[in-house]
Amino acid sequence: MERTFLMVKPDGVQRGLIGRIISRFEDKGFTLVACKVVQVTENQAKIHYAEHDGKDFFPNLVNFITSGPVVAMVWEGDDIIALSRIVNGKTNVNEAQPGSIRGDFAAHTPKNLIHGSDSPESSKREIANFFEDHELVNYDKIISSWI
Ligand code: RTP
Ligand code: MG
Repeated sequence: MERTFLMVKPDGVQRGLIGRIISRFEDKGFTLVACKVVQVTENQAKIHYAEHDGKDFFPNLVNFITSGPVVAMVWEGDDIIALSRIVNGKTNVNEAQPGSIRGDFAAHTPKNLIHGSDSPESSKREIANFFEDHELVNYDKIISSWI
């Protein structure tokens, strides 16, 4: 079982898409293990996007992710890091397939609604940036064996 960090970005919160985005991951059969609404600090944003530090779009990225509250979440499931990125859709909304969150709801590329970790290492760093260990809840869903 793998865990990933998924975040409804400020555009998703402002557009009232929190519930519909969370539904996509529930529909896929993933398990929600932590969830909170937070205002990302500049320091947190820089840690979150550490792999993009130095790129020309880095300042815009930090500005955008701190521009309003987000919904920070930890989800669990088999191969969830790769699978959840398919649910999210391609980064560039012009390439995001219908049926994905970005393909169905996003129309301008930097405002692509949802973040998902890209590797187990990123997932660890991103989860620790937003959650204490005790905030992650361990439980089984009865239907797990049917998914
Ligand atoms: P995310 O991290 O948000 O889940 O998206 P991702 O892995 O699909 O994309 P990534 O390459 O990690 O980029 C992070 C976010 O930065 C913005 N971006 N802007 N050239 C650009 O202006 C550019 N490239 C990326 C996007 O908002 C992307 O989601
Ligand atoms: Mg990324």
